[in-house]
Parts: sequence; structure tokens; C-alpha cells
Amino acid sequence: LCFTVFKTIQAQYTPAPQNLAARQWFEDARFGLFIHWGPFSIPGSGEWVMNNRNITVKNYTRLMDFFNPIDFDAAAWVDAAKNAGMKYITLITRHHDGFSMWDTKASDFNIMNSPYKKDIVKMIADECHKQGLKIFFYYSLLDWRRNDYSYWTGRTGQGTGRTVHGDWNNYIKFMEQQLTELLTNYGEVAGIWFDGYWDQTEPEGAADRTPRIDWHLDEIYALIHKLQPQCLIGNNHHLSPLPGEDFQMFEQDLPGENKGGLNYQKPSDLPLESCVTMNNSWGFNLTDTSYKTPKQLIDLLVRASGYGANLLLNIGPMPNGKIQPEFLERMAYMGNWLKTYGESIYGTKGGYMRPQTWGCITQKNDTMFVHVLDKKATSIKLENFPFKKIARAYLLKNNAIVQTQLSNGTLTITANPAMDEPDEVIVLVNKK
Ligand code: JFZ
Repeated sequence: LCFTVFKTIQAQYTPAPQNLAARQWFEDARFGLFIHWGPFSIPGSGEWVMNNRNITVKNYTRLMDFFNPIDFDAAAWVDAAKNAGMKYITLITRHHDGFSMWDTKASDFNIMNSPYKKDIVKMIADECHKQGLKIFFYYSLLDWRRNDYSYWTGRTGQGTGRTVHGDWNNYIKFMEQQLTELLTNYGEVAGIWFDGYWDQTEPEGAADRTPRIDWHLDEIYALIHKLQPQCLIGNNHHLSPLPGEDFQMFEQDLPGENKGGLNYQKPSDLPLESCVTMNNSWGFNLTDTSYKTPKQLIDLLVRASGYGANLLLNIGPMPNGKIQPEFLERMAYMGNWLKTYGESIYGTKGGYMRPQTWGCITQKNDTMFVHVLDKKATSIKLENFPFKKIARAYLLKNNAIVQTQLSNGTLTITANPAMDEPDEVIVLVNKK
């Protein structure tokens, strides 16, 4: 009985007013930059290189001695994100390899012991605060390195030479110490983005994905909300949100689509976020040239907005501290696009109708934005159209009038040849 009562109390998380305000800010922001960067960038094989190549802890530790990103310029990175129209940055502070990108007292495997010797988390957080972007910290629950991580229940890290039995309570204390540092020494933190929970569960799609060991999330989440009540918590567990979480994420997928079999969870009422790579890699990959086209990236941002979700677009900068031009060009393209079309993305809600093959809808009060993404669409039918009458219908880019017909609750929009943009946005104004 005691246990049940305790669990019930823990499950009753009431977000603070600052947290609710932060959720609203987050939903209005719509577009963020994900940065996967660290010593794992050096081999140019992605952030899973330690696991994928069975690099032992001892050998992997050498990467710390090689990490010296002399061309890194935090101001330039944040400036590039800002010019891309992004409103926040989600930075890897510690990935599965266990390397801490800040001046942590809880582990020697950190940036201060590299030849670079500068707190990268601080440099980027400070610059975000200076340039008016919000900062989120990605933090891995899973660790391929530490002896206290309870590896015996996991399904990754074989061959990396870790001990079989961990010291779970110690590991939880370690994470709490690190999270306390991150939420104490870096100013306002907009969110913590957890990952690695899935290492202790059956894979996605399995009937039972209960973790084999207790992650102590109630305790960890309570600590975060105590230190910074506005701080939003998300967790890449590919499950429905757990108590204490403030937003829900979808990896390499738009909410509810489950295109890759990673996201069986249904979209919830919490703010939503889709994280997506620009090529096929999160961390720097020297051979991955499968870049999405600018049009594909616009489609992702627009369709995410159509679902009422944010797009967290990833870059994996190079080990020298530069962002590769293929990423910078695409970011600049999107920023330029948003200068014209931003009003149909920022501060909007998802459409009354979910995204369709032709495109999708976003809404803001009495204005509806119809995003025509399929250039072959000739006429668009919007069934159960919520406005009784339309005051005006026009192209966002040049105010040109668009022909519409509303009958029996169905709005028919006739496409015209001037609709040649990657996303042709038609503005429909409600007549009240
Ligand atoms: C995770 C990380 O492993 C990956 O490196 C990257 O940071 C991404 C954003 O998040 O991706 C996953 C999540 C779940 C599984 C594998 C990779 N899984 O369940 O096997």
C-alpha cells in the first residue's frame, strides 16, 4: 500500500507556471538546431563509433588527447542557427561514450582534460543567452564507459570492455551530480533532452518495454524541476510521455507517422518535437553525402508545423570545430525561406486536418495557412472546413488572389500556375 501511495504522489506532477509558459514558448518556436559533437567526431564515423567498432574504454580514452577544435567559434555557430531562423539549440553535453563537454567535477573524462581545455557547454550556452536563443542540453542516460553503469541488462556496448555488474545507485548519484552542475552553472536552461533509456528495454515494437532496471526518473525529474522549474524535460524513450515530462519527441520521424518503426508512441497533448538528421548521420560522418535537398528540409519543417510539432534539425560539426558547408548552406536557405514564410510557421498551431499528401495546414487565430507542398496538386479539397465564410484568400508571397469555393462545408481551392514555390502558402482569412 505504501508503495502504491508513493507512486501515486510521484505521478502527480503539476508543472509550475514558469514551466507552462516555457511550453508555450517552445510550441511557438517551431525550429531548433541539434548539435552532435565531441571526440566521437574525430574518426568521422558517427557518434556510435565506440560501440560499432568495439573500441575498448582504454583505447577510446585516447580520443580525449586528440580533441582540440582550434577553429571552433561559438559566436559563429549560434549566429548561423539564428540566421537559419532557429530559436533554440540542443547541444550534446554527454553522449553514450561518456565524454563530458563541460567542466564537470564528477568525471575525469571531460573537455578540461583535452588539449582544448575550455568549457564548450559554457561557451555555447553563454553565446545563446547573448544572442537570444534558448539552450537545451542533450544528456545520455546510457554510458558505454563507466564501471557503475549496469551494463548486464543492456543491449549495446559489447566489446568495449566494460564491467558486467554495475553499481546502480552510484551511477544514479553520478548523473544527479552532473545534472546539478548543468542546471547551476550555465544560466537558464530551457530543457534537458534525455536519451539512452531504451538501452534497458526491449527494442521498439516489443509488447513490453518496461525497463529492466529502475532509472529513478521520478527523482531525477523532480531534481531538475526543483533547480529550474521552467526547464522542459523530454526523453527519447520512444514511449508515451512518462510522469514529469514536459514535451514529447519523435526520432527521425514526424509525430504519428512511424515511418522507420522507431516511433510506435502516439502523439500526446504535450508539446511535440521531431528530431531529424540533414544527411543520415547524427555525428560527423566523412562518407555520408546523402544530404536532404533544401526542398525536403522545407517539407519537414512545414509538415512538422502541420502536426503542431517543432523540427529539431541536426548538424554533426567537424573535429576542427567548423560546420561543414553542406550544412551551413542548407541552414542559410531555410533562414532565407523563413524570412518570407515565417509567419505561417512560428506561433501557429497544427491544422484542423492532419497533413495530407498534397501538403498541410497551420493556423493562427482567424488565419489559416494552406501549405501546398506537392507541385502536381491541381485542386485541394478541405472537408469539414471550420470557417463559415472566407473574407480573403491570397498567396502569402505576393498577395495574389486565390480562387476558392465553399459549399456544404467543403472548401475547394483551385491551384494556379503562379504557385511555383517549394511550399506555396495560401492564406485564408475567416469572415466573422
Ligand atoms: C539516439 C542515439 O543513440 C543517437 O546516437 C542519437 O543521439 C539520437 C538522437 O538518439 O538514437 C537512438 C535511439 C534509440 C535506439 C537507437 C538509437 N534504439 O532503441 O536502438
